[in-house]
Order: sequence, then structure tokens, then C-alpha cells
Amino acid sequence: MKRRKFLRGTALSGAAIASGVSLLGCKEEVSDKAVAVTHEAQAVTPIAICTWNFKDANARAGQLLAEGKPALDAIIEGVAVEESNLENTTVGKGATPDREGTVTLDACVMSPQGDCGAVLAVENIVHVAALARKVMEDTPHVILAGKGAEEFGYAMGFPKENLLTDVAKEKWEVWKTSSEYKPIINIENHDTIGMLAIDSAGDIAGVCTTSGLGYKMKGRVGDSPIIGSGLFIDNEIGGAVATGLGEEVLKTVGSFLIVELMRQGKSPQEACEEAIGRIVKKGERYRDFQIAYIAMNKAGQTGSFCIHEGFTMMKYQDGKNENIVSNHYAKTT
Ligand code: SD4
Repeated sequence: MKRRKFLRGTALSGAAIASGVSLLGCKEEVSDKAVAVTHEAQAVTPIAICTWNFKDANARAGQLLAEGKPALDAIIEGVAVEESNLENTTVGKGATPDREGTVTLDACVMSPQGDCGAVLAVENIVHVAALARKVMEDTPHVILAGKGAEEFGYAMGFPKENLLTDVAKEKWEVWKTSSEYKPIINIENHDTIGMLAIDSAGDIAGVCTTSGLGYKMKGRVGDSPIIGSGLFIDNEIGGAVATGLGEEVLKTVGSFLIVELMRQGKSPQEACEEAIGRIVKKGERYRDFQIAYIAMNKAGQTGSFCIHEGFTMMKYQDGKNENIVSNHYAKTT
């Protein structure tokens, strides 16, 4: 039987007009078996969004995008600002250690080409997002963990650094006196940085970098470096990134879910809301933890949603770097 095929105006075009993006040759080829969106040429205003109130990181990425840099370069330099920030206790140097007093970092990246790289439980290297990119570009693998990732980093020229600051060590020593482990994600605090960007060529990339949960069990890895859970990009559709209690994001493969919901026609906002809905409908446990998603589609629309009040996202566009308060589930029920 001959396969039915036809071309129709893309579903993105209405959204594109609304968001100031002109899709010059975008068409959607639909058959009864599959949908393929092709973007022949686009003129796009670059946009960077990131989790929480990481102004400087997002501004850095935005500035690079405005200079015409590719999305992947911009976001990796953007999140590096937080990886170096000693005040940030959940990312890079200065992060809270595990219960043994060791700081271990997780990160992943995804490129517009659909390639990805991740590093898990890495010690002594600050810029793990850049290291994840190296795994993607310079190895035949997607994930390197622990010592292997660390040694690969040194081979790639990353310096060895002690990630445990005196302040973090002192706090850990106080924590040890009770050793009370409550993996309850803060509801209104600074956290993991996940960043998505669309560049002037209309290409989307994403990154996520974290130390995970403070005083976690040795060897614990959350959602952040797991492609599909902490981060997912499909350059034909858009991208999503998560922050919050990783165990719960992993159970619903949240970022992949959001991109697939956008593929089915949902806006980034609607897709984030549905992904949070999948978590909260599992029961009352959601009252004790926070999860937030941010998302962006190919037309430059963005969205965010979280369980509890307190989450914000940064958005850079047209030289403006704004902090946007996210709507939350607890208010809408
Ligand atoms: C994790 N999702 O390791 C990370 C932590 C985080 O907000 O995002 N905190 O579970």
C-alpha cells in the first residue's frame, strides 16, 4: 500500500509569530507512520534559560549567544560561572559533600546533533559540565563515572582541585554530630543549575551540573547526569531540564517526557505542568520534596513549573536577563 504523505504548515508557526521567531522554511512532513519536522532556515532571537536565580551564569550564556556563539559553547561557559562560585553549595567547588566528607559532582550535556555526554560522581574537578562535553566529543562513550571520569579529565588537561572548602567542611563536621539524613529538597533555595539555549542559528543545546544531595550516601547519583531524566534535547522539538529530588525525576524520566509532550503539540509550559502532574499523582509524598522543570521549544517559547512555591528561572532574551517566578502545583490544587 502506498504510504500517505503530505506537507502541512507547521504547528509551530502560530507560536513562532507569538514569540517573535520567524520560521522561514519550516515544514512538517506527516505520514501515517511518523512525523518529521524539518527546519530549513530560521531567524531566531537567541535565548538562554536556567534554573533558579543564577543571574550571572545566565547573563554570561546570553552574552555569548548575542555574540553569535553556538548554544553548546554558551551554556557550558554559562554554568561554569556557578561551578566556580564558592557560595553555591550545590554546584562545583564549595558544594556540600557526601556523608563521608567527599564532594562528588555529576553533569551532562546534550548537543543540537543529539549527541550527549555525562560524568557521574567525579571528585577533584570543578568544571564537570565541560568534562561531560569532552566525554561526548573525545570518547566513543556517553557516560564516564568516578575515577575513570576523573582520570580522563586530567588527561584532557583539567586541573586537580580540592572541592571541599573550609566552610563546607565545618558544616559537614557539625552535621556529623547528628548525622541526620533528610533528603528533603529545599523549597526556596539555590540549587542545581540546568541551562537550555537556542542560538542564532536556531539550534538548541542543554546542560545540567550539580553536586546532588548534601550528605548523600557515598556513590549516590541523582537525575542530573542521566540523559532523559535530568536533561533532554531534541533539536527538532526543544529541550527540558530538571532540578529537585532526583530520585523522583528518575522515576518518571521527566525531561524526556516533557520533550515528547512538546512533540505531541503541548507548549513548554503545558508540558512542564504535565510532567509535575505525573509525580504528584503518585501520592502525598510530594508534600515533602521539591521538583521543578524548565523547558524551551524550537519556536523559542519557554515554560517552567514546580511542585512548591519558591522556584524561579532566569531568562535571557534581547539583552534582558530576567528572573521569572514559576507557578507551582500546590497553588493550583
Ligand atoms: C539530584 N536533582 O542530584 C539533583 C539535585 C538538585 O535541586 O537538583 N537539587 O537529585
